Amino acid sequence: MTYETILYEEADGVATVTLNRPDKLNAVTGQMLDELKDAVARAGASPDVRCLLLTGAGRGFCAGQDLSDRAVASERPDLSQTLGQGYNPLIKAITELPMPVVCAVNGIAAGAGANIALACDIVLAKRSAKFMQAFAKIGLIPDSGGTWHLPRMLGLPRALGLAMLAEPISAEQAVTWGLIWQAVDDDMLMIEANAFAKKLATQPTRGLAEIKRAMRASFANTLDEQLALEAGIQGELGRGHDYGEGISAFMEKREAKFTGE
Ligand code: T3D
Repeated sequence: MTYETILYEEADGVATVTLNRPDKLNAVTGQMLDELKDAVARAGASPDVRCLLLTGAGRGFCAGQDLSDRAVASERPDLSQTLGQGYNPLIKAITELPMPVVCAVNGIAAGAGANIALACDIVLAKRSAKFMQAFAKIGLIPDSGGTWHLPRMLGLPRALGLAMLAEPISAEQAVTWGLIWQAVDDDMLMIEANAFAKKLATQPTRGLAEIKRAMRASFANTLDEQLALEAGIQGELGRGHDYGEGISAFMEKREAKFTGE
């Protein structure tokens, strides 16, 4: 697929996907959703990629759904369909991608834009960036996983406050509340995010993918179920290359060379 609303680049084991409608704060169109889903699948299928880095061009990360596509009442689609066919598969693709997904939030992340970021595994943001559950301002609920991620990350009081007030919070506040990993000085965002992504791309990818799967599965599991899941995964990983390499590297007091297997 040729991309017109995003950029896609592979280098050093990292696929970098950049939302690229800067004049509209990278607001999401149907075309952008199709391109994003294709890009995530492409990264997942590439033998050279062991980490995905998502960011935005210009002063915003993503302002959510492009509302100009919803301006004409008679042309408004059934939103359950736009979610079911567009946003939901994208959120699933990110959360189930068997490699770490780093998100570099370079500016405002609003509506579905915020929740696409929150679906990623490690989120860094410019100190000047803001996160906004904008949905209530247009009579909607947080979608794209917002009502799933927010209460789990924040607890109900803050999740409800963010969703109902629909006011932006700063990147620092997002860190303090446990919504994201780190806020960094604006001019350091891409330096830090690239360093994170490149480092993660040299780590035991299969193990990292299983960390992500097990952590997410835990929300629906009892302790017994989770212990059994951990034992099963560990059994598999214990037969893999990277476990053996990690042990050898430790014994030989050298850096491990993980293949991702
Ligand atoms: O519809 C479905 O399929 C259901 C799914 C819904 C998912 C959702 O995401 S719903 C939530 C949609 N998003 C919003 O409600 C946020 C709307 N945007 C804003 O509230 C503000 O733009 C921001 C708080 C994000 C940023 O404000 P500010 O003052 O920094 O920038 P601005 O001047 O408002 O925006 C700059 C430009 O981007 C401007 O264009 P212009 O006038 O210079 O040509 C603005 O219209 C455009 N823009 C910003 N957000 C959107 C947008 N254009 C279309 N859609 C947007 N969401």
